[in-house]
Amino acid sequence: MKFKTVKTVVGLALAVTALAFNGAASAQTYKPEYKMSLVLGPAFPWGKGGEIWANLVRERTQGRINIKLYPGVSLIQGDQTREFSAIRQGVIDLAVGSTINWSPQVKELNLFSLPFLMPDYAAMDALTQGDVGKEIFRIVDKAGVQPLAWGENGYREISNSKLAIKKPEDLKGLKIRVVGSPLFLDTFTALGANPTQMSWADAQPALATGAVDGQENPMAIYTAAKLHTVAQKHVTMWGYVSDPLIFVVNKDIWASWTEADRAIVKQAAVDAGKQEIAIARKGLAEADRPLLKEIAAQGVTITQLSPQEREAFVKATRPVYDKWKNQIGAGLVGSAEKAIAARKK
Ligand code: X2X
Repeated sequence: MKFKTVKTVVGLALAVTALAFNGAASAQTYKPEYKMSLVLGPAFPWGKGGEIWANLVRERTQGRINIKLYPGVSLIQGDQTREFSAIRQGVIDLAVGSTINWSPQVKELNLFSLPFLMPDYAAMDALTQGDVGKEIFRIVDKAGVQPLAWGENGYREISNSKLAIKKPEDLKGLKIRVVGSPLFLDTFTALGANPTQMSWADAQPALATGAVDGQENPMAIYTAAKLHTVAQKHVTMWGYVSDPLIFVVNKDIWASWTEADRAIVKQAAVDAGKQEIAIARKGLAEADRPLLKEIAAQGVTITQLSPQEREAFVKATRPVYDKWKNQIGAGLVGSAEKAIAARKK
């Protein structure tokens, strides 16, 4: 009888020690704060998506995972094309990043920058929500970063300070700021423009001083960044490229979390991604595109292309498409073309 009690007490003590030890171990592996990199802050759909993700994670983990936002890619001094390497290396713990900025490190991500590959939102969804999206996630994973969910920056429309662009010849000699990804240099060179690579941080002063004439970005960015105030008075809706965003985590950080917390972070990314896509499309996905009316009301000329006019741009950039199809991988691009052809409109 007495012996049995002692055994129970010893057993209990062991259990308590084990519990305390486990608690200490997890407290050690979790950081008090995790750093999330973003090009744009919560005034833009992109940054809003990051904020929603961080808030959902904080709530659903009862504060175990606490994420701070670093917009302006400030963890890498604004050098957005270095972001993917910085996530892999652990300078950045989490990110919501554009496929354009990561394409110098992961060549397959150039897929979405192929000129005139995706004619509409349904085409974009057919890729990101289908097998092509899964394949891209496998590639990102293999490149050393944990992908979790898709978001969207959006269809990139061209703006400039000089004239209403209706045909490729109108771009002749125009100095256009592009992101530091070689495919964009090829596309704008093929159109007869004078492309110049610079970060988003440098683009805005360059537009303001007239060092460059134009740029291309989604209309949600055009509005939030007030590009009409930096002489961007002409917009052409050509929808030549759309960049998705990918919600990711550094692999060591990912491995340091419990399985339950990983599931929470992933589900939160999926939920935030869905909300972010809806925000990014607001005013543009509706038939009458109310966002364009708002922009036009600020004295901006918005040019819509007829199917024939658009076709001239498609034709002019076709050699670039063919060249990059091979560089990206003809198999992957072929699957994307098939998925788009079979999309539900
Ligand atoms: O630099 C850009 O144009 C931006 C903000 O759209 C990206 O980061 C891809």
